[in-house]
Amino acid sequence: MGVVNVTPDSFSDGGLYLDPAAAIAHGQELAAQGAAILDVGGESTRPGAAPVAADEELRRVEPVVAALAGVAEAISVDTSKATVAEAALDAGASIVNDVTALRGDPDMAALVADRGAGLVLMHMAGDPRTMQVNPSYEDVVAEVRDFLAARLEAAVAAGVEESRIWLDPGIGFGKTDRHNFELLRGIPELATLGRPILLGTSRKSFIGRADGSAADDRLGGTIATSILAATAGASILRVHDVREMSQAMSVVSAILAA
Ligand code: HH2
Repeated sequence: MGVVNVTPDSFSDGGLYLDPAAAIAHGQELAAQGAAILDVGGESTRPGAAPVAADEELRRVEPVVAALAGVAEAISVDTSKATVAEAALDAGASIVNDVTALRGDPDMAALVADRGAGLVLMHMAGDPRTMQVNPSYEDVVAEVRDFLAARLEAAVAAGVEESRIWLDPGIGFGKTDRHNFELLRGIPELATLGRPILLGTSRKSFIGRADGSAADDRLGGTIATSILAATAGASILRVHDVREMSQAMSVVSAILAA
């Protein structure tokens, strides 16, 4: 899954693709590099990010989704607002990536169910404004697994087909570095929920704190965490650097197939 951030303030590429033409060209490039899915977002969820009004988010995302539909196998829209998701689905997206796991907008579950869309349910403790203020868990893997099990059950109860749902532990969303490490090691336990696991470690700050790298220099750590996760059972890797990630996965796949 390649990241297309149509935002001025995303933590690693904010402002690079705010212009729709630049975002579209970037999405085309990521698809050519091997992204099966393009994840288009118009609101940063980095720690401390300010919320974006629905009409502004829609204005950013809709033309980019419309132009990229058909360029990759699928387009996902990274939003927790039902009006934005609906416009994106109308424009050709087929997956809703909701970092609030259907808790952000009471209309989201029915929309996804009615439209037969794919759905990513992600774990987040709190909201982006406050989530990094003293995150605490007794057993982060068990608590995230239980949360995802409950959100999966709620989504299915709301009419979303279980076969269309992917689960994501939400690396960096209300977690200390240690929590992130424990979740990365706990992927086999999350995979027992029986749904594909999506993982987003790309360029995140816990990598920089582990290896001393800046946000624009975290490719090594992104590949390390993603490969570790993939071999532990993660199925979808959400990354900014699709070319290098595809290369790494091709080599790993060749080894595992031997
Ligand atoms: N991470 C980010 C955004 N959306 N969605 C899922 N399902 N999983 C993630 O780990 C995830 C996500 C944050 O990364 P990015 O989009 O690059 O930054 P920003 O939120 O600042 O735009």
